[in-house]
Amino acid sequence: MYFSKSFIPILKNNPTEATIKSHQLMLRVGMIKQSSAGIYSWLPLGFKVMKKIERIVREEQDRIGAQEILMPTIQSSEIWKESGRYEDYGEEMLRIKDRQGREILYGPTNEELITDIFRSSIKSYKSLPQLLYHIQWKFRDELRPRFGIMRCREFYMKDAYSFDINDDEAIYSYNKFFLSYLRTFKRLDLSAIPMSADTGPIGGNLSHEFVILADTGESKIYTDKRIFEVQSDKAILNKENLNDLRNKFDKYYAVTDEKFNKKDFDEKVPEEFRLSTKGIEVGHIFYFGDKYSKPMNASVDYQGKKEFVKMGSYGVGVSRLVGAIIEAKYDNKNEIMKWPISVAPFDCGILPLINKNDTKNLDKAVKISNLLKKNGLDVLIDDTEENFSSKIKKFNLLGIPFQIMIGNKNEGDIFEFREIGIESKNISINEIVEIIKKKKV
Ligand code: 5CA
Repeated sequence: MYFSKSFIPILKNNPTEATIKSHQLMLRVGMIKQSSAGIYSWLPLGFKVMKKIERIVREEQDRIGAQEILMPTIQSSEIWKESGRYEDYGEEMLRIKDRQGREILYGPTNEELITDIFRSSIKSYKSLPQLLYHIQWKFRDELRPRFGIMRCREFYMKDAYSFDINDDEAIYSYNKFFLSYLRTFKRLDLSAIPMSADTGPIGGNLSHEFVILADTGESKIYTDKRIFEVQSDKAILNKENLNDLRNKFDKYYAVTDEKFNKKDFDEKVPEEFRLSTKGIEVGHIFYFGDKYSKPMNASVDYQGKKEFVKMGSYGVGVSRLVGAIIEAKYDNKNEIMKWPISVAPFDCGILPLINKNDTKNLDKAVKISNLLKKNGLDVLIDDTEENFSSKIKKFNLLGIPFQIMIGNKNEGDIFEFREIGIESKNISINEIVEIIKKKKV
């Protein structure tokens, strides 16, 4: 892709309407464009990153045996009346009337709809567990949408739902999602801590928020620093093993604001390990038993009896993650963004110095680009006539993890190569390909 032909509308300066760095950067490099309060269009650069995040989220759902479906954005009010949440949900729900005067709504979450889908098809306990998920736009009429796509009204969420025969099996399902979240955030190069959390309008009594530390986060958190050392690499999908994994995390005090109790904090956490700071909630999981299955009559036959299924729900803010990664990775002082290569909009930038009417460096850039493409890498060539320093400044903002410079003094197949934010070195193009490919796996 040539920069001159790309749709990457970069602004000269930071937009003044944005107060946090992810919002500033996303507007500055043209990842998103606001269409109205809390509602955004996703432009190519932002959309590419979000799609890559979505792919990782999907792979990690599939890996624990969850099955993907797609539910609509628009729901009927009937099912919400059945669960009793239609009135409770309040003004955050966007309520609409269709031409027949029927009450419909833009889904803020899908517990009711999935319960309705489940009850109409699954009749026997032998079909359990069922783990179903979808990735879809949600709408919540937030009172104060802010921080760009971090707290907006329309956002992209992965939401999953589990159905089991009893509490024990349901906790097993809960723990599978717990593990899949740890794996997902790790692949995004984020250190997300599972914290005991409040259940709010979703309900239930067991819940974890996955939070990444950031000064600009909206959640106040209190934790024992030792939780950062807990390893999850060796976990496997067996009941005992997952129980142990959960216990290893739950052993440490780690809570969000609503669950905070100063006495507990002081008693349970030795002073040197106490950390109270701010974070961004990127995922949230809930166990709520028969909160929806009972009023909505979702049951299965079990030993001659009708049993209401035990349910949990599991959310990841796919669009919010784009901003969260920026908050975690952007170096404000040096104005350098570095996308983890797993989600970077391009793998490598090629920056040829272009003098009027002399296409020598651009020709070299195209050749290198072809070689990188053959190796499965995604490349952006800066074919503008800007000087090196403004090209580098621009690419530092774009956050593409690798840069190849092509100047007038270039000899043979040796090029100036840089991993963003690190000193450059002169190495052969073959070495460059190897370095990038190695990082990509
Ligand atoms: N049904 C449950 C789990 S599937 C649920 O809706 N949970 S939630 O309310 O916690 O939302 C899940 C995730 O969506 C959150 O962890 C957060 O990352 C993201 N999210 C929630 N509200 C917003 C918002 N206004 N803007 C951007 N992302 C949001």
